[in-house]
Amino acid sequence: MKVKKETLFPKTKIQWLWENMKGRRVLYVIGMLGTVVYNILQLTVPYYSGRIVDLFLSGADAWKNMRTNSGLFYHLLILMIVFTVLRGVIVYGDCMIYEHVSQTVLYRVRNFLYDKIQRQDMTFYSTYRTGDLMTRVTGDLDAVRHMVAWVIRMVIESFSLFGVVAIYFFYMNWKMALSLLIISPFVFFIIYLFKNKVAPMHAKLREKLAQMNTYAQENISGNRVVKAFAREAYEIEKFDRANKDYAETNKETSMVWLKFFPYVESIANLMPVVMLAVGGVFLIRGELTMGDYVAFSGLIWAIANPMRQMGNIMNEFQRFSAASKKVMEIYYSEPQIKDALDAAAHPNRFDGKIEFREVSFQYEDGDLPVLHDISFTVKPGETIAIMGETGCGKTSLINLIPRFYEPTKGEVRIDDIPVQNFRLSDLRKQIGLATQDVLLYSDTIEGNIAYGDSSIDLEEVEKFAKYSAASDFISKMPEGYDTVVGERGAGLSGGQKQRISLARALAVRPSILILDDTTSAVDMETEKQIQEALRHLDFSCTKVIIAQRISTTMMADKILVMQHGRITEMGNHEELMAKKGYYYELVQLQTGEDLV
Ligand code: DGT
Ligand code: MG
Repeated sequence: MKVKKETLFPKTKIQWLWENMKGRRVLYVIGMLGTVVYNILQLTVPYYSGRIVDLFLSGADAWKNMRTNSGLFYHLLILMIVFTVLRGVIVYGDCMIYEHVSQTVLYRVRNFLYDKIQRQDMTFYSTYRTGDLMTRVTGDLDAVRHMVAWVIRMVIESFSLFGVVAIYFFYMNWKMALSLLIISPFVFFIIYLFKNKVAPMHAKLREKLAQMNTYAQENISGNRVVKAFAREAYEIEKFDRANKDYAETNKETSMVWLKFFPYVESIANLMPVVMLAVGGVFLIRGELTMGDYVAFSGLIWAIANPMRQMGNIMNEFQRFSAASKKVMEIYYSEPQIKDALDAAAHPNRFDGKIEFREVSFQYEDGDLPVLHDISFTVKPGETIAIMGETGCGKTSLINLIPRFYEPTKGEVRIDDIPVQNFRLSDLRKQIGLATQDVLLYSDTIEGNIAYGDSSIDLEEVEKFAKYSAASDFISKMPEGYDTVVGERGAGLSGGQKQRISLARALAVRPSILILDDTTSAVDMETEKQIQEALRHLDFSCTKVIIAQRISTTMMADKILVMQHGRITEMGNHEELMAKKGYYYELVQLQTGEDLV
């Protein structure tokens, strides 16, 4: 696999988040304002308690004030309670807003990503591993949600609390305020150093998580192989290593903060000391009232806590940054193979003419071309058989017809129109494909056969099963067409799966039917039956059949013999027999085998 290029996104991470808040932006701004408001309200308790202390408890006229103006005392007390309750209500509503908006963003982006992934081309799927993709739409995306729900709120909370209290401090006594705040820039400097250290750790952490999930996913879906080779212990150890690796990286990341934490904590802890020392002197000199002193010390946490919180916030910010990069990579990914802007609609059936014009092809991640100068034509309704040793490029060739890949040179045409000129959906709807490795869904047999066209009824499903010689074994199953097959078709034999996949390809009544070694696992007799049925379908279609057995190729209108990505022989059975080349030898070999 080649190293992926560093992707440049059209938007910054925050712009991207904002874009995905569409429809909830006003609400989110209200939420942010709410955070500022309830942090301002934090001031009310110390403010009122400061006034109560000055007027009714410690001032020179305290006793007199209490007797003559007890109304004001209760008034201040009630205001204090009212603001406290109001603050509680705002905090509650605010949390709801953040949660609501974050869930909306999560839902929207996840759907968008799923949609994106669905529309990707084959190259994408060979670049990204399933476990990695799963991590991006779950764990990584959740870190993005956390940013909306918590990190941004904490940033606003810390800054507004710090800002409001700083202003209030200056308003009360600028000298006192300055002595307390003069040390805060050091905290920002420490946080800056911390950010540079922790950012790469988070990128590493996301990779480790993806790695661990990939192991788990591959192992679970490939459990049959694991069991067959009795490699459970090996697999457990492999996962354990990945898990440990992830845990260790997590620990390392947390340790980074521990290196910086003592400095920030010391600065934060210095505040009450400064308060005592400087405040005490000011109090003695009469530059500070006792009420102001109470207000100052009652709010000192509001300066110290945001400082402490900064490390946490920066840590979360870097987590978001690393995770969102992974999410955005999929979000902004574009399939290379997509509808041409001027692709005309072609909703009707194809006549079925297929033409390859000097087609060469190389996989993007491959080192050498796998197809060289392939040229041939199949007339509508004809059957073409493709043969050749394993790895010679048969599957690669047929993959160019539904445009799973684009030729590096030359052109593939259907009904004299280059395949790029069709809309992908029009093109692929007209092609019935039974792939080499059969993948069935965990659904009923009926559901699997009708996958490409869910409008067909059971009667038709049965007809297609008959074409593909599958009806016999299906009807023998206890629940017939309602039998649910397991994931990837578990519970069926290789030949049974192949026949259901053939029925599925036929059920869309394609104009072009492509079978990639679809009858390799069925016995000779059944294969003959299938070939016979394919000749008498109740709709016209051009057939491209990759097969190794002479019994199949003999009946074809044209046979392509391929070697190392080139067509070495082309013609019908008689022509190729007369040529006495590779095909002739193969016939000798297979008929010889039959006789034994
Ligand atoms: P088969 O199915 O074993 O009879 O073999 P073919 O003839 O279907 O071979 P094919 O077309 O799958 O592979 C031709 C060559 O291309 C072979 O050297 C393997 C390579 N190849 C196949 N798929 C990929 C792919 O996704 N990426 C890269 N880089 N190479 C691939
Ligand atoms: Mg193949």
